Amino acid sequence: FSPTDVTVLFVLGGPGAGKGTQCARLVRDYHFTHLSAGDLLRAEQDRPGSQYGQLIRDCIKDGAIVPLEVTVALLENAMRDAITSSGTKKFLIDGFPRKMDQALKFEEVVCPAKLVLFYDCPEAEMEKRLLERGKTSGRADDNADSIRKRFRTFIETSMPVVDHYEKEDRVVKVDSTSTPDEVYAATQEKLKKALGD
Ligand code: UP5
Ligand code: MG
Repeated sequence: FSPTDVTVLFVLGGPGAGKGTQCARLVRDYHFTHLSAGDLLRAEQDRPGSQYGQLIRDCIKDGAIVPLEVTVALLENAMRDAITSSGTKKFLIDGFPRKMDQALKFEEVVCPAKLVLFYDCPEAEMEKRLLERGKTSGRADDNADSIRKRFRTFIETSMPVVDHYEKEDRVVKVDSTSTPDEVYAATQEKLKKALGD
C-alpha cells in the first residue's frame, strides 16, 4: 500500500486505556476503518481450521505477543478486504504494533503510519476498567492474573515502541483517565492540530 494513497494511524495504549472506545467514535465521525489487532487475532483463534488457534489462545491468556507474521498477515488481509469492498483508504490500526519488530516489519512491507495516537492512563485505572469489564466480557484475559501479565508486557515490550515513535515526533499523546467523552474531545483537538484537518 502506498502512503500517498492510504492513511494509517496506529492507536496504542495500555490494556484498558480505551483504544477501542475511542476508535469507535473516530469511525463514527471521520469514516475511518477500524482494525483491532486483538479482535482479528480472536477471530482467527476461533476460525475452524486455523493452524494458529492454540498459539493465539495461549499468547492472549498470558498477555504475550503473537509472532508478528501472524498478526501482520491478518492486518494486511483485512486492509485489502476493506479497500476492495468499500474503497476505504483511512485506517485506525488499534493495539498494534506492540513490539519493535512488528513496527519495523509493518512499516516496511505494508505501509508507514502517518502518526501514532497514544492513550496514556494510570495502571490502577486500567485495572479497574478491565476487572469491571471482565464480569461480562467473556474475554479470556480479563482476569487478575492475565491483567498483571498484560501490564508487564506493555511496560517491557510495548512502551519502547511508543518511545521509538516519540523520538521521530510522530506521537499524539492523549491522557485517557477522564470520561470517554472528555477523552474524545481531547483526541479531536489534538488530531486536528497534528493532521491539520
Ligand atoms: N472504558 C474505556 N474508556 C473509558 C473511560 N474513559 N472511562 C471509563 N471507562 C472506560 O476499554 C476497556 C474498558 O474500559 C471497557 O469496558 C470500556 O467501556 C471502559 P477499551 O476501549 O476496550 O480499551 P482498550 O484499550 O481497547 O482495551 P483492550 O482490553 O482491548 O486492550 P488490550 O491492548 O489489552 O487488548 P487487545 O485486544 O489489543 O490485545 C489482546 C491481546 O492480543 C494482547 O494481550 C496480546 O496477547 C494479543 N495481541 C498480539 O499478540 N499482537 C497484537 O498486535 C495485538 C494483540
Ligand atoms: Mg481493545
